Amino acid sequence: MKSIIVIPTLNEEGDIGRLVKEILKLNLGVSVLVIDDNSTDRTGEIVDSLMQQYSEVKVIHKKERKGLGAAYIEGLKYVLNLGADRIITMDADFSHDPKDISRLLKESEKYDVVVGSRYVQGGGTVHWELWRKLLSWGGINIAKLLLGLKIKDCTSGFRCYKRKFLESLRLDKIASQGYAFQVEMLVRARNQGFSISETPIIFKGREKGESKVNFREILKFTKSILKLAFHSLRGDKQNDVYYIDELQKRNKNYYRYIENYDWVEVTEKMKGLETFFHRARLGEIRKLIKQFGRGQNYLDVGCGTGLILRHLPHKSTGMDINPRHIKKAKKYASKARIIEGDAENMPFPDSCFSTVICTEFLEHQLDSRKSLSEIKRVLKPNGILIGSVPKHSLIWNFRFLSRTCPREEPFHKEYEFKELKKSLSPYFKIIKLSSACWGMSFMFICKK
Ligand SMILES: Nc1nc2c(ncn2[C@@H]2O[C@H](COP(=O)(O)OP(=O)(O)O)[C@@H](O)[C@H]2O)c(=O)[nH]1
Ligand SMILES: [Mg+2]
Repeated sequence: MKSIIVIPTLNEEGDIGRLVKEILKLNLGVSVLVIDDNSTDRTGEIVDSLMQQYSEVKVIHKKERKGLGAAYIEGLKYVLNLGADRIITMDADFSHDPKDISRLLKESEKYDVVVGSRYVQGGGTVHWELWRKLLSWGGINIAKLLLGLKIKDCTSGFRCYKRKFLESLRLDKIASQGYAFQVEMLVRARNQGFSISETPIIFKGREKGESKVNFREILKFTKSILKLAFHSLRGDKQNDVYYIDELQKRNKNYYRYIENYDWVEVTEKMKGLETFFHRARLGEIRKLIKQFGRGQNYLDVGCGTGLILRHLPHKSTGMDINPRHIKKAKKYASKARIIEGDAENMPFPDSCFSTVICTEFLEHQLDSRKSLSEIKRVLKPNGILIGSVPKHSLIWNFRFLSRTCPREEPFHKEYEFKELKKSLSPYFKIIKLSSACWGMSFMFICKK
């Protein structure tokens, strides 16, 4: 296993030499990469001489100063190319104790991202001025509030990343160039379902040199966080990941192992704004089923906890990928046959259902083609598909106002009219496609 420590520097002549030597003295078998942003003091010379002295030390001299995030991105790409399996990042000013490195490495055996945390039990700060403490508190809480991050120290720069996480990112797409880089990395890790843990550290305020946190950096941080919050509201999570297959897998795993939502409960009890939406949607769909549903042999694909299934004819079948939903559906729709299964590969023979219901399902799929062709396969000739998806609408931007709606979904699409038509028409004849629920949904009726 190859571990590399990445240290960004900007005018750190007082500390960097001693820090690198202390790290190497620990004999952890790690290498060190320093990314210097064209420091105006002697940092550049010092790190060059370290590189000549120690084969484990590498240096990048950046010509143009673009900030901390940009330096990290260049450094992380570089160490991935060197074949690093574990990547530790830390500050150059001894705020992070090299003795903690081995603990971060150990912890990273279990987690994809390990954060050295000042704000979990056992962690803390020493020699830090009150204004820095307040600033740190403010920054962290703004980020947590706007982005729904649960990590207590989301701006900490002392971390260990596993290769597979960094590899899955499009590092060039990281928008935050300054200190918000740290926050953005955690948002991406969380969005993609990587595991994150915090381990306590004692952070020491710097003794030498000057902090690079200034008014400009604070503004830059705030701007970046607002931008991230805007993107996460819009659900722009699909841009995070490089490999579509990987995201597809994570997406499926999210619905199979993580999602825990009860549509029946949300619709029956007043849970907040989405109760209105779910009630309206259920009403619309029931009307359509009454009008267009055919035969007695219904299949509800992605039946969830059984919101619609329990209103279908008794012989109906419900299928979902999530075993927790299945359990609840068996209670709510006790007369139905309920099966755990994947819509991309359904456990049913050809042409066995007269009507398929597919509500709030297609939008969770990066590529709906496989599921649609499976639905077509299991439908009888002339069978009917009744479904709904979210419609692209400004109202969805206010999803964050709801306390209970799922937030961690890796992927969630809002459809445009043309897009939905284009998705459905290769498989079905579209009988009706219309906007419903205050313009938040499309409802569609199709025929095989
Ligand atoms: N390469 C590079 N390093 C930076 C930049 N800004 C800060 N750093 C480094 O990032 C680390 C954290 O910065 P520091 O000033 O100690 O922040 P503070 O501890 O929050 O006051 C230190 O190692 C800095 O030298 C930058 O623009 N480019
Ligand atoms: Mg510092």
